[in-house]
Order: sequence, then C-alpha cells, then structure tokens
Amino acid sequence: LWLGNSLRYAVKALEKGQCQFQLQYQPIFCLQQRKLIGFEALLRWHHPQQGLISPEQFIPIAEETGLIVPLGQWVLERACQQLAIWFEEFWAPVSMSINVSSQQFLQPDFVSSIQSLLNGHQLPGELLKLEITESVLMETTHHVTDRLEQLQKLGLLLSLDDFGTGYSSLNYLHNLPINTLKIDRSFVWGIGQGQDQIVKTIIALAHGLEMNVVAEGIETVEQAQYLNLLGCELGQGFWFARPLEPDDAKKWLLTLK
Ligand code: G
Ligand code: G
Ligand code: MN
Ligand code: NA
Repeated sequence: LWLGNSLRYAVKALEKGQCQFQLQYQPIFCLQQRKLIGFEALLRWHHPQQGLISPEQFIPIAEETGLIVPLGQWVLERACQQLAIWFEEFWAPVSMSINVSSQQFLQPDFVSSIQSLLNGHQLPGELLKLEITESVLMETTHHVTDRLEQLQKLGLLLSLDDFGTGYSSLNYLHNLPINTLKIDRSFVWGIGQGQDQIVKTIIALAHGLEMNVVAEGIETVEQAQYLNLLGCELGQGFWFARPLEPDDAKKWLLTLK
C-alpha cells in the first residue's frame, strides 16, 4: 500500500516539476556490424527514502492505479526531448524505443499527443519506436488496428516486446502493422540450453512476416554470435551495454562519428 501511495505522490509531484523519476537509455546494436542503431528508454524511480525501486515493482502498481497514464506521458515527453537533443547534435538516424502500457496506448488522445510531441521537437516519426506487448493486441481489436495504422502513418515504428511470453495469437501478427519482434530474454538465455529451435523459429516467423528481430538480454558473446548467424538483425543486452545515464549513452553516439 505504501508503494501505491508514494507512487501517487511521486507522479503528482511531476506536475510541480519535482522529479523522482529518471530515464536510462540502453543501446541497441546491429548485430552484424556491432553498430549503434538506437536506444531503449527505461524508467527508474528514485524514492527519497527507499532508494532505487525497480520498474518490475512499480510498473504493475502504476498500471493497476491508472498512474501509468500520466507517468507514461512523462516518459514519452522526456524520451522525445532527449532524442531531439541527440538528433540535433549528431544528425544521426538513431532511434528511441519507448515502452507503452496498454492503458496508455488506449487513451483517446494517445496518437494526437505523439503527433504534437513530434511536431514540438521537429522529430521525424521514423526515429520513434513504440514497444507494445501482446496484451495491447488482445484489446478490442479494431480500435487497436486503427491506432496502429494512425501511428504508422506518422512514420512511427512498432515493436512487439517480450515476444513469446504472452498470449500470442499468430492470427493478429500478419494483420497488424508491426515492424519488429523483440525476442524475450528468457529465450536468449536458453540458447545452448535446449531453446535454440525456439529462437530459430521466432526469427524465421518474423522474417516470414517481413518483420525484423531484436534479441534482448544478450549477456554473452556466444549468444550474440549465434543470433547473428541466425539472421537476427538487432540486439541489446549487458554484453553490449547496460541501461545508461544520458552522458554515458552519448559516448556510444560518438562512436558513430
Ligand atoms: O529496466 P528494467 O529491466 O528494470 O525494466 C523492467 C520492466 O519494466 C521491463 O519489462 C520494461 O519493459 C518495463 N519498463 C521500463 N520502463 C518502462 C516505461 O517507461 N514504461 C512501461 N510501460 N514499462 C517500462
Ligand atoms: O521488458 P523489457 O524488454 O522492456 O525489459 C528491458 C529490461 O531488461 C530493462 O530493465 C533492462 O535493464 C533489462 N536488461 C537489458 N539487458 C539485459 C541483460 O543483458 N540482462 C538482464 N538480466 N537484464 C537486461
Ligand atoms: Mn522493452
Ligand atoms: Na522485453
């Protein structure tokens, strides 16, 4: 209960410009060239007494309480602001991937708020990737389809996060404008542990549907090499880089120069 109350307080405080939240940025790489292609924005909460609280703990509470709507909007704004700074400074097509909860995605003004963020920061939509989960796609589907298509018209790219861990129905996959499948880290960790066929099959499925693949949670060189061998285009994980503060993330941008 205390967690819910302090979360409410922390989200309220955002309006007053008091910020207990922070974004870290985890680099995403092209596996073949080991070249930076983008970042995933990851939310962190620094509780004044409890210290750092993991999103695994507070995101579910934010979702139950509806606080994920204003908090998710803050994440979008912050991430776009950071992306605009980097885009202006480096002029490189480095993308920003942002996790979006289903409740946030289903807000009536979601698409228009994305549009005004893009306009406000003069960002090409192509640089923004939204990571949604299978649970979003399970919602009353025609609204979701409309919304995905509107976002696609703005140029945004759409990724399906944690793929393989939710209630996948292969039915929607080929009907929806999803650009990327993210292979859940549990499968990546299963490489060499009896899950190789699953990983191969997910990659083949994605390619068959003309989607590209990001493998997450890559922790060893063997995993990176094997995924590259299978034709998985992109990857992220501690072996490449942890989620980073903006200044450290910027060091990766400098490698592109
Ligand atoms: O960064 P970390 O591995 O601790 O994240 C744990 C979980 O929290 C992941 O599943 C991630 O998708 C989720 N998460 C991190 N940041 C955000 C965010 O800004 N919004 C939402 N909805 N989920 C997030
Ligand atoms: O669910 P989502 O894919 O958004 O989760 C991203 C989370 O995974 C982030 O919180 C990040 O800290 C974590 N993460 C990223 N790379 C690795 C990794 O190589 N190993 C582990 N254990 N966690 C990782
Ligand atoms: Mn994610
Ligand atoms: Na994931």
